[in-house]
Amino acid sequence: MDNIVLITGASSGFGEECARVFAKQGSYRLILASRRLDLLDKLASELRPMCDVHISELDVSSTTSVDKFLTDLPEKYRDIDIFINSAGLALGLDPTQNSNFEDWNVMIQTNVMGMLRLTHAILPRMVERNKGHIVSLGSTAGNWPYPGGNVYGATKSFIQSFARGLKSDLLGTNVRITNIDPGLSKTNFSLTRFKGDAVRADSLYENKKPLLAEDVASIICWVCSLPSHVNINNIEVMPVCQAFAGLSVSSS
Ligand code: 8X3
Repeated sequence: MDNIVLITGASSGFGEECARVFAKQGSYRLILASRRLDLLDKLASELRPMCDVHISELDVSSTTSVDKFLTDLPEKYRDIDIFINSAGLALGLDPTQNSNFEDWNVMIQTNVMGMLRLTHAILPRMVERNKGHIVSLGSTAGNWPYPGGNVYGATKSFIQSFARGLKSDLLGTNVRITNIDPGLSKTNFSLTRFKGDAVRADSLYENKKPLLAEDVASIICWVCSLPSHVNINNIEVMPVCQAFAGLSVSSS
């Protein structure tokens, strides 16, 4: 029986490319979920020649939406084997003292509470079946603070820390947990962060060779394809053109 993979945030970025990479393996059934049903519909038409695909509207920042998504899951997609938590976003790059509080709320509701809502719903059945794998998307921003990263970085630190907590709790079961921390990646991440300002978003990638969504998706697919006794705890991945910033000192 093909493994069932749930991908949230599947209409763009890492989630969309994960859908493509997993579909190509020919041994998975996919549940693709995101707020954009029209984009999922298009993606599903592309992938259905390769594998079974169920699509569903899902806003991970809403408990009502998560509940409806789970209730509406068709019988043959209920035993989720792999959960890839790709839904997440950054909003704004202003210093904390100038930040928009509602942006913080959206990031926390999506990045933190979204992961928790779905994990709380899905994990008990994985443990019951003694089979499963949760892949969370952290970020280098959770490891290496940068100006304006404040709440976004903190949500990603939460994800990393929660993944390690899960690993502790899952000892004695065959359920796996992996956190992936990508660095600079060319997706619609910056366009969302800068609220549609394409010039500002594109300037981040100018004359650089960032990671592509497919680079990260291949890593996720590899992690999930390892023998069932192997658990990759964490992977931090950057493009060659990226490194750590030094400590900063102000003259004032
Ligand atoms: C994305 C990495 O450095 O753009 O999570 O925040 S960064």
